[in-house]
Amino acid sequence: IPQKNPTVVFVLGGPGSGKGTQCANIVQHFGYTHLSAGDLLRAEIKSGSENGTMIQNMIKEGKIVPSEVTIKLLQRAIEEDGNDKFLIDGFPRNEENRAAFEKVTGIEPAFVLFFDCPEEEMEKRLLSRNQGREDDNIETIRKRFKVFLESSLPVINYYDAKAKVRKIDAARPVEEVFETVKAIFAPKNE
Ligand code: UP5
Ligand code: MG
Repeated sequence: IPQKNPTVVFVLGGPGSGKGTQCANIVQHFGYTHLSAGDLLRAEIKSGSENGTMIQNMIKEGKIVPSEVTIKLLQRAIEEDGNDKFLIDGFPRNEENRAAFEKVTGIEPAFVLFFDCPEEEMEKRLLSRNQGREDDNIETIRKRFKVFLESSLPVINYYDAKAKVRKIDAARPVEEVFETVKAIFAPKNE
């Protein structure tokens, strides 16, 4: 039975800020389902779907895939999962993503995690990741940073104005960052 009103936490932050890494820890400790919009889009490329080539080209250019494509993937993943709480990682990336998701699903996030990290540190992490991601080259990384600043930060500011942003210093070691994350998810803060 699909959950009608799931709890959703948006996990945002620049490319390489550690969203995926910290989501894996949150899943272990707090029982959320992790949905990475980027992972869903990369799976869609691999599946050979009709949108695959378009998605691949946009990711290679660091551009934001049309929201109907991403929202359909997220919505399907939420409906297919039995859980009632989800981390949505790397989405919404612009104002249009945000408004469309809210309109289509009727879901508003409980809160938004923002992994705040300097570009130099994110660049270093991405260049040494070595997982064969087609967007982990310096040319695409620079484009991703630009899109983050121009299109994604305004979404974080939107939620900040609603007092929904939990900003985390993500430039520290993984374990230290997770200590801060843990305090945010601990029941006393719910
Ligand atoms: N690492 C992690 N934490 C560390 C720490 N504290 N100290 C030292 N190292 C740390 O981490 C990146 C690397 O750093 C790893 O090697 C990790 O071990 C290390 P990771 O946890 O993977 O960071 P993350 O923030 O998840 O980085 P990612 O590259 O996934 O972020 P992006 O936002 O760039 O990528 P995403 O997959 O979300 O999107 C990719 C592209 O898909 C976008 O550019 C866009 O083209 C497209 N897209 C859309 O169009 N729409 C969407 O809704 C989503 C994506
Ligand atoms: Mg990621």
